[in-house]
Amino acid sequence: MLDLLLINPPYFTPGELADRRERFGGWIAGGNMYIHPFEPPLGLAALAAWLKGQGFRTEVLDLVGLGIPEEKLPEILREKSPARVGIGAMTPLFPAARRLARIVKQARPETTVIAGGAHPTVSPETCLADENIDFIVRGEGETALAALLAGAEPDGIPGLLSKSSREHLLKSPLPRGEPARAGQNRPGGMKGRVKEQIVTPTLSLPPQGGGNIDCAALPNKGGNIDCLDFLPLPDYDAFPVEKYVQYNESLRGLRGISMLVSRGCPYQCSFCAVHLTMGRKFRIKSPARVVREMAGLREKYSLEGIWFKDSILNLDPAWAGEFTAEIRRQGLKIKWQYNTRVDRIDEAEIRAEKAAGLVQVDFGIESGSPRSLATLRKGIDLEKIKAAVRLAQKHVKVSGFFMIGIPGETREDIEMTFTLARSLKLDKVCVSLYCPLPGSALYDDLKKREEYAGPLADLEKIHFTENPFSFCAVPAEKLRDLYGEINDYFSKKR
Ligand code: B12
Repeated sequence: MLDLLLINPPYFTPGELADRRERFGGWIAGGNMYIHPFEPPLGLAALAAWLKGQGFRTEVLDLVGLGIPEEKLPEILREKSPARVGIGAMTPLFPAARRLARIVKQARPETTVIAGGAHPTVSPETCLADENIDFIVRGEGETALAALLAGAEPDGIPGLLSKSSREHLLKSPLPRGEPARAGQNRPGGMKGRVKEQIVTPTLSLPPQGGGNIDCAALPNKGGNIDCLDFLPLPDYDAFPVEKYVQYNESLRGLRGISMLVSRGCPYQCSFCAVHLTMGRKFRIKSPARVVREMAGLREKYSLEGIWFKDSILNLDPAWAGEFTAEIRRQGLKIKWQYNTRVDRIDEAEIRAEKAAGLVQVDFGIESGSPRSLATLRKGIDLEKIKAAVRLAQKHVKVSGFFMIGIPGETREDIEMTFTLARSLKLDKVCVSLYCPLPGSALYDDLKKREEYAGPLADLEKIHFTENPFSFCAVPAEKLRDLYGEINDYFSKKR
């Protein structure tokens, strides 16, 4: 009998996913990573590794990677008989999470169902309203799940909310802009134990596996889990790793897999909500630890490349310098890529990174319209974008993320984005439709406008690739056409 089965819910059915891969092959090759979302569930794999390390029988059921239809779930539950099922969900995936929770309760009513990840974090009250969800976890899940599995009284577990907490939440909702913090005193806020429940504690245990970093010296130390070196490598065997490696190979021509080694973001971009799950404090595994993990993965899965999913891998220049030095010290031969901001690129650093195997940098460029860039409050401008892209292009491949349909945008703003994206001569371009994410500043602005009340109540329909609503001056249908036109332009024929 399993203590916990963690399920990765599907946004598309296996058939729909296969169809998308076929239909949008050119867009995928051109850089659109959301049109066919196929990335390993690193969050669930991180939880599985951690919980196994604590002695709990934990497995991941990656319905997406395995291509298993939801209808097969009762059979799998009979076979594995988990005492608890945990379901991870981003906002558009919540309908799927609810369907899975219902299947679990119908097949095995005695199973405890826990939901976690971005959506339960930002919208706890709606998740707890679901009759088939017993608990939700806000923020990082490691400590709350370990406490629950160890038999702690649920009402006393920080970060975990039960049905009884919902009434308190409805009376006194959580502030949207900031995650709850220990000891935070909110006038009229939740009282006593319930207030404590929304706080994920700081783990300040010694680093595991001979980590040789002084955690106190890390920048912006703190947040949910204090020292990431304490966490084990996510359990890559918990999902069908070879399928993801082969998908990577089809995209990039080399056997690669994703890693994510940091948590938290100190920036205040108005469209992003990651700070609610991960906090604003940036934490990252030590360079030596990351290089050891890369080497281990390379060896185990015969890899040629690592694709970092961290929002800003090189946020701390000292870390970045130490990281490339460590790759050279260990003689690790692997190609790698990372995401960063256009104002965090430095020529000496990128040279050193290239010498250590860096092959590609991905920038969050977002828009070619100064007005939209101001709306996004990212603190970047067209000059910085152009300079950073030019600089990086001297050394490695460069790809860019863009959005259209940003609140306030007109057709002209979108044209400016298209023009900029073309003029930068990027190797890959990922264009998305703007989606309001609960917990982001832009979402809060939109919420104040009556005309968006309907669409914002229907958030689960909103995806970066299909959005029935518009939040700007361009109607939804026109936005969809422009989205298609821009993606067609950057499409790379296979
Ligand atoms: C990699 C990534 C992806 C990958 C896939 C990720 C996957 N399969 O898990 C891809 C590229 C496919 C993707 C797609 C999307 N993504 Co995304 N993605 C990320 C990214 C960059 C990293 C996620 C990650 O691995 N983090 C590391 C792990 C350790 O953290 P974690 O997954 O959050 O898990 C921790 C906790 O959340 C919690 N937890 C997670 N699951 C569970 C389950 C249980 C039971 C419990 C108790 C706890 C728990 O515990 C974990 C460990 O502490 C984040 C931004 C970020 N830096 O976090 C955005 C992010 C998660 N994505 C986001 C969004 C919106 C999307 C899309 C929905 C966009 C869209 N509208 O089209 C799509 C749709 C996906 C789909 N299937 O169709 C938002 C989520 C916001 C929200 N309210 O939903 C984020 C936060 C980005 C942002 N800027 O706000 N994404």
